[in-house]
Amino acid sequence: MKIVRSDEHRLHFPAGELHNGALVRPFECPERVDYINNALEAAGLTDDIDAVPVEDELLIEVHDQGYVSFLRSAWQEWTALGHTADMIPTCLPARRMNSHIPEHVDGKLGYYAFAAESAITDGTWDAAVGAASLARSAQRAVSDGASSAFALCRPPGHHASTDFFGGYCYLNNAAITAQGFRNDGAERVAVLDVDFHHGNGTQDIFYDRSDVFFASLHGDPAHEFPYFLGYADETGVGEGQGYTANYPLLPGTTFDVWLAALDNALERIGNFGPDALVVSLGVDTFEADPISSFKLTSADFATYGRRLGALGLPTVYVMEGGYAVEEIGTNTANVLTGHLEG
Ligand code: SP5
Ligand code: ZN
Repeated sequence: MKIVRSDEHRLHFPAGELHNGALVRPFECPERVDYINNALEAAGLTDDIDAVPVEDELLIEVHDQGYVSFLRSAWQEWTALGHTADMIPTCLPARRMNSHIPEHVDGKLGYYAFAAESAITDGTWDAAVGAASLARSAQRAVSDGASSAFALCRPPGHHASTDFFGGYCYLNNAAITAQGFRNDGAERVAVLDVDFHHGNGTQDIFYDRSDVFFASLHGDPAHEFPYFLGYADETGVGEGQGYTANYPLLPGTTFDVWLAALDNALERIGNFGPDALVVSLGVDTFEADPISSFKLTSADFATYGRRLGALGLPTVYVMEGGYAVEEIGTNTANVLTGHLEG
């Protein structure tokens, strides 16, 4: 399995995250990558390849051009006003309030956000492009013949949609991977999202398309972030009708129930007949995750990794969430070694 990683992620580390009404140290922190690197080393997953920069053309195939321009220049516009603290949106468009894009940077910040826990900092753009580049590079390696690759992306991506950030995500690394596969010749691509949270951004980006099948297992949005997408009755629209599959699961879900949902999703993916698979790999389904509520053990990650590997599809794993930092490495490496055994 090819591994793609870099240190650029360190450029992004907001001073605080709004959590239960308080500004706390962000759960999505740089040490996450350190723990994963250590576990990859211990598991012998060290077949690294170099990253190449993601092309602007691909970024604006997946994202709105105005959104990308905003992210690129946001910090400069903000600091030009004399601000020194991180950018946290405080005025977001609710129902019927998004007919105009404001000119003031504070207005644009709210317009292009869907959640307020995620700040934009000095290094956010460079780190987000760095993560997207890892994803694109992993995809290229697999399109060029490698059987599997892991992109150690940080910040994560699956909550970022065409034109908004949030949920710690700015550019949608998994969507960039899927679109990259399409551009490099795959006719059909499946995205399987096993992060604890619904991949609202990825779903939204491909919702009206039949060339990318999206399946997600996640905490029921009636009870869990991102609350407003990921319900079972969301199945796609227009051409995309039938190409989205959601498996909302109750807080407290244990591995037997989770695995039954996975098997159903894998059957749907098998029927779709993809040329390539993208896995949005969040390990926040772990029993000790501080912000999530599923009950998977470290051994369970290896078990489901084997199921994924047994599909025999060209596969790119894209890192998403996982906040029990001391176990994040073991859990991630367990999925990847499981895949290779499967
Ligand atoms: C990539 C990813 O995993 N993003 C997750 C973003 C979650 N942000 C808000 C979480 C709100 C959680 N509230 C938990 C209450 C504690 N049970
Ligand atoms: Zn998550």
